[in-house]
Formats: sequence, C-alpha cells, structure tokens
Amino acid sequence: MKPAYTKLNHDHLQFFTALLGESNVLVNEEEKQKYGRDYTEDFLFVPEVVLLPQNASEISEILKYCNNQRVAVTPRGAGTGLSGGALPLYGGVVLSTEKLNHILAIDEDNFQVTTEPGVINDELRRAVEAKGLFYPPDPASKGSCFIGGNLAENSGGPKAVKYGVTKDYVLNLEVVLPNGEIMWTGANVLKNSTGYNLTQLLVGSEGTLGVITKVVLKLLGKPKTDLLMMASFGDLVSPCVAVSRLLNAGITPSALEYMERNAVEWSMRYADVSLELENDMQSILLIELDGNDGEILMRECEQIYEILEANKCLNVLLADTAAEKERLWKVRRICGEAVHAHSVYKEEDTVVPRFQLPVLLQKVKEIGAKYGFESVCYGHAGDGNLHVNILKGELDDEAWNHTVKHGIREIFETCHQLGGTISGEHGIGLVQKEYLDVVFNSAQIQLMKGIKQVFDPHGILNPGKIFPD
Ligand code: 2HG
Ligand code: ZN
Repeated sequence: MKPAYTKLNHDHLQFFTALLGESNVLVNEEEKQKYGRDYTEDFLFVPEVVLLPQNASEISEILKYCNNQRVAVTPRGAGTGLSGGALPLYGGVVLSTEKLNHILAIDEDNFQVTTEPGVINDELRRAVEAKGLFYPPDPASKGSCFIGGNLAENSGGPKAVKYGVTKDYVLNLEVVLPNGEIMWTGANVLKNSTGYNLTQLLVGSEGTLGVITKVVLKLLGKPKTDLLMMASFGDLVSPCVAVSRLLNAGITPSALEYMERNAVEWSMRYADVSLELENDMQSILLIELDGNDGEILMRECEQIYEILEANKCLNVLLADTAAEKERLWKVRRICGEAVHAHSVYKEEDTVVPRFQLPVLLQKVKEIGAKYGFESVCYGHAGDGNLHVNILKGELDDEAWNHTVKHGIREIFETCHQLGGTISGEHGIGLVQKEYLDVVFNSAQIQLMKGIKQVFDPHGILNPGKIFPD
C-alpha cells in the first residue's frame, strides 16, 4: 500500500517562507522541474516545493514540521546520482543542501577536514591538497557531485582499489533526524569501539534515515607523484584477468579502470579527445600508480608491462605529460554522460569478487543476447565493479519496460551467485529496489525496515527508496 502524504497548501508554504525567506522557497514550475531530475535514466518527479536551508537548525525546523504534518521530504545533493535517490517520488518537499557549502576546518595536525555536505567533491580535494593532504574518493562526477551525496550513496570512484570508498574516510557526522533532533554520531578519532556504529549506518543510507549537515573526514598525506598507462586488448575479458595477475604480483595501482571499445569511442567523440586505437582493440585498461618515489613507480611499471604482455595485451601507452594523463582520464570519466547522449539506457552497478569479473562480463553479454539487448560496459576492474549500461537502441517500449527487466534480474542473480551484489557504489534508490530480493531474504529486509522505522516512524524521509513496494 502506498503511503498517503499531506499535499502542501498555502499555510505550509507560508511556514517555509517565514522560516527561510522567500528566495529560499522555490515554487516556480521551471525551477521545480530542475529538482525533479537527477542523472538516472530520463525520470522526472516534480516536487511541490524546493527548500534551500542554510544550516542544521533550519533543517531541524523543516523536518520537525514535515514530520508533524506528514509531508514527504526528499533530501538532495547535486543531483548526479544514478539510482534515483534524489527524486521526489511523492512530490512534497525537495530539501536541497546546496547552501550548506562551506569547508569548516582543515586540521593539519590530525589529518582531518570538517565540511558541510553541499561542498563539491573536487573543491574539497583541492582545498586539502593545497595543504599537502589527500582525500582519495573521487567519483567520475567529482567536478559536480557533493560530498553529502557521496556520503548518502557511499560513493567509490577509480581510487577505491588502493584507497577504499567514502565510508573508509568518515569519522563523525552531524545529522538531523526526521523528528528534528540534531546529533553527532561518533567522535573525531581514528579508532572507535563505543556502542553501535551510527556513523557507518548513516553512510550509504541514501537519505532515508537522516539529513547529514556536517561531516568529519579522515585525510592522508598527498602522494608526490603518479604514472598513468593505457593498455589495449583484442578481446573483452583479458584486461580483467590481467588485473588479478597484477594485484597478485604485489602491485597495488591507485586505479585499474576498464572500458570496452564502444565506451572508449563514444567518450572520445563526446569529450572531443582523439586517441589512436588499434583496429582490433576490443577493450582497454587504465592503470595508475602513485607514490612518493618516481623510480619505484617506474620499476613497477616495467613489471606491469611484463604481466600485460603475458596476458594478451596489444599495446601499452605511457602518458608522459600531465595533459596526456588528463586526456585519458577525461575519456574514462565522461563514459556515463557519453552513453547517456548516445541512447536511452539503464545503468546497472554490478559488483563481484574481482577474480570473477571475467565470468560476469561474459554472462552479461550472453544474457544480453538471450533477451535481445546490447550493453556497453566500463568500470572499476580492480574492485570487481562493472557498470553495465543497457541500451534501449531499437527496442520497443514493451521490450524496454518488461523483457529487459528479466535480463537485469538474471544479471543480478549471476552477481549474487558469484559472491557479489547488485550495487557497488550507486545505491539502490528507486531503480534497483525491485531487485533487492535477489540479494536479501525477507528476514534481512524486515530487519532493515525495522531500522528505518526507528529513525523515521512516519516514513517522511526519502519515501519510496531502497525497499520494494
Ligand atoms: C563511473 O564510474 C561512475 O563512471 C559514475 O560510477 C558515477 O560519478 C558518478 O556520478
Ligand atoms: Zn563508477
């Protein structure tokens, strides 16, 4: 049964205007439409109002009021998400965190940064780098996505293979609960065995348990140098085999990114970058090494050459300037946008233990052939995290809306059988919730729903996400 939420009326809008000021309450249709989309497929869910609070106490007042009035509230970062997490399914309020956009303190002694959620990932990274510090998680959309969205989805990115994902850097959160209560979840320390770990429960909870208003992140020292190689292969799976060999040889690259040919070509065209590709190239692997000693990296690079050669590599290019590295990275980072520009598509964020990646890749293609769809794959080979982009192409609406879903289910069942799961870094949100039963039984889903009930008994916060209808 769908929950019934209160529709907003004049009194509600007046309350919001008195609290936030007119300019922070958006009711204009065109503006509301902008907040009704994210990067997920071509969905549009228009909210009844968009609120732009500036601090935790305003967010507390909004949530307290909406909780009492049973108004649906959908928190939103930059709207770059790929699982529909920021879409206001039931209308109501979109609560944008864009005005909580300050880096509050960089603690150079303790290697920590305290920031608000509306800061862009790359701005934070650059601010700490200016002090010789390093915040590794760098999703492809780092130039526009917010730290708050990264926290909500537990985002990864290319550096995860060496440095881990967002959750590995979160020490403490200030969060506003649906009843308006403001609290810190942990402590600004590197070790903590004090009670349940509310901090990590909130990370990756997709804005369904509370609104994060501040975060304390752990930092590292900035590596002094890096190397980038592009290896091309004449088939689809050899790069994934090479990845395992390379890691087994004791080398831990700071990125191991996979792209199949179509992804490379479409991204080159979309980004206006030209690379020389061999005629028989079917896939590429980007390999980045980082560290403090260039000579050590060069030695590892030679070792990598040997491993690649032994694993059906056609050619290796070593990017020798910053501009060349940037060009290669641009092609990889823009994949999602390039595919989006090419065709309507559904994005599946599959993840398996990395040794199983060749098996997954082959199964994805077989399942595509069985159900009649084409896919373009790219992703984080070092993490076993493959983004499977299923293209609408020539498929009719019936096939797109129904048949393809059976294929997606089969892909997810394959992930599960291989010891993996249905999202590595994009979240369940709206688009994957109907497949949650592939990886969780009803006892597990009930346990999670129970947690949601404790935090949000009236179900006002980001309704319609994660759990199947
Ligand atoms: C990718 O690997 C990303 O291309 C896209 O997962 C997600 O950064 C993003 O928004
Ligand atoms: Zn990714």
